Amino acid sequence: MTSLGRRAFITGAGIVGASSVLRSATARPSAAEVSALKSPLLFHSPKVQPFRDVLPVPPVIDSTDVTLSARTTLHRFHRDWDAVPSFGYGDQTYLGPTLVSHRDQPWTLRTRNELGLHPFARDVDHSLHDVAADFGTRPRTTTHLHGGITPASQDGHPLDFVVPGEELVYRFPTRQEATHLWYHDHSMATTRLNVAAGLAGMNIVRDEFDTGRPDNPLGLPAGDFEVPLVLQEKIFGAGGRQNIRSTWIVPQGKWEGGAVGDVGLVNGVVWPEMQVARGLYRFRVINAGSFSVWRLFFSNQMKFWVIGNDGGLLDAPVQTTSVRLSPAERVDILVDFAGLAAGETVELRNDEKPPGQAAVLGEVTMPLFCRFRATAARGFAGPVPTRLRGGRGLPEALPPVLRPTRRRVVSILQDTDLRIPPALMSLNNLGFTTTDVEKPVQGTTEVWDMVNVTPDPHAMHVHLVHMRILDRQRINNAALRAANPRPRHGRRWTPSPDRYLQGAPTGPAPWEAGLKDTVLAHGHSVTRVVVRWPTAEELGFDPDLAYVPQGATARAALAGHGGHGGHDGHGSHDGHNGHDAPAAGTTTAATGEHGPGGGSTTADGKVRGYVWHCHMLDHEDHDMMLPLHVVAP
Ligand SMILES: [Cu+2]
Repeated sequence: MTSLGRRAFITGAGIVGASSVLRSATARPSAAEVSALKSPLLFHSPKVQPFRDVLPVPPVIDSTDVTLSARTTLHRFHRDWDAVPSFGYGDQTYLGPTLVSHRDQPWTLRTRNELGLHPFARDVDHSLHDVAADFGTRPRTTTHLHGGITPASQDGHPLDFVVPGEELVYRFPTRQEATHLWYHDHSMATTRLNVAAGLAGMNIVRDEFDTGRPDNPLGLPAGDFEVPLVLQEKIFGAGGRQNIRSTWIVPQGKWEGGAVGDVGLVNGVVWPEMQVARGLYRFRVINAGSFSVWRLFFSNQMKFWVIGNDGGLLDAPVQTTSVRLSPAERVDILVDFAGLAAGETVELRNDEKPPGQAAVLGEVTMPLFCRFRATAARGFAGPVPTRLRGGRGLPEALPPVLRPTRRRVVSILQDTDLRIPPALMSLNNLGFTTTDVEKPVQGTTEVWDMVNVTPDPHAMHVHLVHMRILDRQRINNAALRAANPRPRHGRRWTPSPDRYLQGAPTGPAPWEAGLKDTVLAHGHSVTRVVVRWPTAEELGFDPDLAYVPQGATARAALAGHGGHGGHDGHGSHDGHNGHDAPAAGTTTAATGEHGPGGGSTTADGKVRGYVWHCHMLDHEDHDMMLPLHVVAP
């Protein structure tokens, strides 16, 4: 057992004290200050100068037939560093092009797996879900269009993967409003490695209102004045090599629990600078990070406007000086640089404090993403619109939040002991191969009480649907847990939070209104979301139709010939098998109804349904992800 009550060890080493020093130093952080103060428990990027690179804008592909190979390549993250091994889509050396699609115009995405040696080959944890022994040299991948309203067979399910030499062909109906989605790898128990290596890109959905043209009826900035900002943070190794480890305490090749960063990246480049005209810009922002939540703001504290989020536009722009964004959440913002003098700069910054466990290791806030420098040019001079929906020539106003007819309590938890490697995380106390699956009925409206009994935030993503945030409320976590002892992993544990609520519920932030596919669930709180489960008729497809995976290796795995069959799926850390062992017969496989992969698989070798999970990529891999079946009435 390697846990040894590490809290005492960590405290004894003085790290908690060090981290508080760091925290006060970051009250007004500069990149230089942050790289000067280093926790001895964490890895640290080589010292690097910010603003040396121009902020790159990915190429745009507007087509109904897109072929993007996923490739092993070389990418330079900073001009003073070498080009280092990475993954990219298409011709990109890291991340992928911006794909443009159009409402009600189906389009096809062919992802060919041309991946070679994985940049994180030595970081693959083969104990998670029996990740293939050759994953490091023959990486599996699947492509999920995040936020897309997509048939299950085209959704990039973790079990619908392709090996090198194989191709996935997905067709997306695009029966949804203008917004920005993103496409990224969703491979089983290795998503964190593939996305961090570079397999992610933006998808902008256009419609008759948000056309992307200068004459768009919404009056929004377009062309050069509309810019994607794919935000990430990383800790780099020597020479700017990609690294996914945060701390040497967890041995390489073992799941770590949360890859933090000490430098910020925008569109795949460290701390870049963008020259901006003195006018209004529209930035399409994604938190494409692995783990961290950010509170984004500008260094001059200037106001900006949130005009949309995950699923589309808000009714009206929301003026603010900051937004909080958890992994996979998006905001669509307008920023006015007209008040800057030529040559004046402003930085896009973050001051979100690290969550508890990361702070214990000495993690500090990653303070900076990029800088904007005003030129003498006048830019887009139109006004910020007063309304975005619900007026003449505008999309319909957001519908009111429906009254739910059923409540579903779900739980977000982690074993409480502090140990190395960290303890398994789960939803409902179940593993991914459970057959105890959420089965909401098409055409019904539910409220989900997401009860987060961990002290840390999680980013809850439900595939296929949009959620509306009702509210969040604190819980007396100790009392809830004392009154509801948790059974062993593998038995459902979803206690009602009702008797443990504290204080008044808080509604969503104004910019969280609207259609959400990913929702920040605060620690020791219940987050309530309302979901209407669409019918097959509304969708134009049956969301519960089981399908045969496209790849031969994936098909063989489901037929029980290797790969992802018949295992409990949550890893075997030395000395922890007993602790993590599933309750007999509850999470493993093949009953008459299910295949070797549990509730996501059928006895006749098909994949069924969608997934819901935490979008902190490390959490999703181990094992905060469950199947979801949206069943016929
Ligand atoms: Cu999480």
